[in-house]
Amino acid sequence: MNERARPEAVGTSLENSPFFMPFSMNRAFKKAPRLLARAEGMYYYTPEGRKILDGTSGLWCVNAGHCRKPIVEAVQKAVATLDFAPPFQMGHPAAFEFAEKLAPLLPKGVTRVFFTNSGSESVDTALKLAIAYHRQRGEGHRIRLIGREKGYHGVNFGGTAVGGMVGNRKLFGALVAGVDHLRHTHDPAKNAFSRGQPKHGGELAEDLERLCQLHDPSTIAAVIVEPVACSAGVYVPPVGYLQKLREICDKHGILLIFDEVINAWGRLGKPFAADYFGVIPDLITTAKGITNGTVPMGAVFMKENLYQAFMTGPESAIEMPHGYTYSAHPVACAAGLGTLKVYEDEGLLTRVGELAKYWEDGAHSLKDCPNVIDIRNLGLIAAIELAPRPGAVGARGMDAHLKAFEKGTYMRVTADTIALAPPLIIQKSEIDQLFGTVREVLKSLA
Ligand code: PXG
Ligand code: PLP
Repeated sequence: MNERARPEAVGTSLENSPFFMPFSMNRAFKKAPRLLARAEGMYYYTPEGRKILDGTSGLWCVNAGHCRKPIVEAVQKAVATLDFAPPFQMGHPAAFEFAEKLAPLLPKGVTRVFFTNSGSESVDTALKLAIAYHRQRGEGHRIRLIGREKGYHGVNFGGTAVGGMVGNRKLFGALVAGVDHLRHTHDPAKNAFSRGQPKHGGELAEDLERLCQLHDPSTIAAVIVEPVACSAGVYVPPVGYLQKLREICDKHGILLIFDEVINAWGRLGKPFAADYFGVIPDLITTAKGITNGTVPMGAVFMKENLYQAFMTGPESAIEMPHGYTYSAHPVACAAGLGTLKVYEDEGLLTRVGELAKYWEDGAHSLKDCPNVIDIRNLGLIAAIELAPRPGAVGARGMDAHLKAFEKGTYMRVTADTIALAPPLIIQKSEIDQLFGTVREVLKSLA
C-alpha cells in the first residue's frame, strides 16, 4: 500500500480544511468525510481498508475499471519521458498517434479531433466551433445556441448557458446571450418504468420547429443534446426523438452536437451513442472514458466539412484561434492510448451488448422497493427515482448514498434519483451484489 493510502497519513479532522470542494456539501462532508484511498478493478478501498464496490465508475469515467496496468504503465512511462510539450505551433508523436487510433472508432463521416482537458472544455470548444464554422461559410448570422431543459453540459459559461439544470444556472447571472432551450422529454405519467427507450415523446423533437419559428432558423447555429441525459437523472430519449432532431437540423442548416461525455466509450454497447441510435451528429463532445478517468482529457470530434471550413485562407495564418495549454498533453495522450488498448483487448466497447438485458432485469427488480416511483435504464446505465420527502427534496437520496457507502457500495445520487453506471468489466455476480445492496438500502430508508 502506498503511503497516502494508509489511515495514519490522512489528517484526523478535515473540519477546517482549506479545500473548497466542488459540487459538494462542504460543511457536512468535512464533519463526516468519506475518503477513498486506493482502487483496483471494480473496487475502491477506504483509508481504513474497507472495500467499496464502484457503482458509478467513479464519476461515470472509469469504464475499464480502476488502476488498470497497461494504462498505469503507459502514464508512468510518458511522464518520465516527456512531461510537457507546447501544443501551439509544436507537437509530439503521441498526440498524432492518439488521433490516428481514435479515427477508425468514430461514427461514419466523423473524421477529425480537437483535444481538450475536460467535458466542460469540450462543450465550450464545440459551441465556439459551431458559430465559427457558420461564419467561415458566410453565415455569420447563425449565432444562437439551443440546449435542452434537464441537460448537463459542464460548468464553463457556454455549457452552463446551454445546460438545463436550474440549480447549476441560477447563481451565475446572464450567462451567454442568444441561448434557448428545447423542452425536456421526461414524462413519468406516460413512461414510468419503461425498459430502455420510452415509447412516448418522440414528437417532442418538434419543439425545435417552435424555436425555429420564434427565432427564425437562419439565426440558429447549433443544437446540443446528450443522447441519454445522465447527470440530471438519466433521461433516455424516446423512440424516434433523436432521428427527428437530426431531420429538423438538416432541414434548417443547423448543426447537431451530441454531448457524449458520458454516453461514449462503450456505455451503451457501442463506441459512441451515435452508433447505438444510428443518428450521426455534426460534432461529438467527449471526455471521461477517453482516458478511463486516469488523466484529465477531453475531445471534440467533427465531420470533415467542419474541419475543411477552417482550412482556407493563407497557410501562414492560424486556422482556429482556440486551444488550451494542456490540449493533447503528452501524459493524457499516453493514458488515452493505454485506455484504447484495454478497451480493444477486452472488447469493452461492445461488451455491454451482452450485459444490458441482465442489467435491465436487475434494475427493474427493485420496482417493489419502498418509495420507488420510476426506474429508467439503457446500456449499462440505470436510475432509480425515489419519491422526495415532503419539503425536503434530495434528503432521501442523500440518505441512500450514505447508507450505501456504509454497506460497501459507492453510488451517485442526484436529488432523489440514484444513478448507477458501473465499470464495463462488471461481472453478473457483481451486478447482483450491487442491486442487492440497493434493495437493502431502500428497505432501510425512512
Ligand atoms: N457534458 C456532459 C454530458 C457531462 O456528463 C460534462 C459535460 C462536463 O465534463 P467535465 O469533465 O468538465 O466535468 C459532463 C460531466 C453527475 C456528474 O453527478 C456528471 C458530470 C460531472 C459531474 C457530476 O452525474 N458529467
Ligand atoms: N489565464 C491566463 C492569464 C493565461 O495565461 C492562460 C494560458 O496561458 C489561461 C488563462 C488559460 O489557461 P489554459 O490554457 O490552461 O486553459
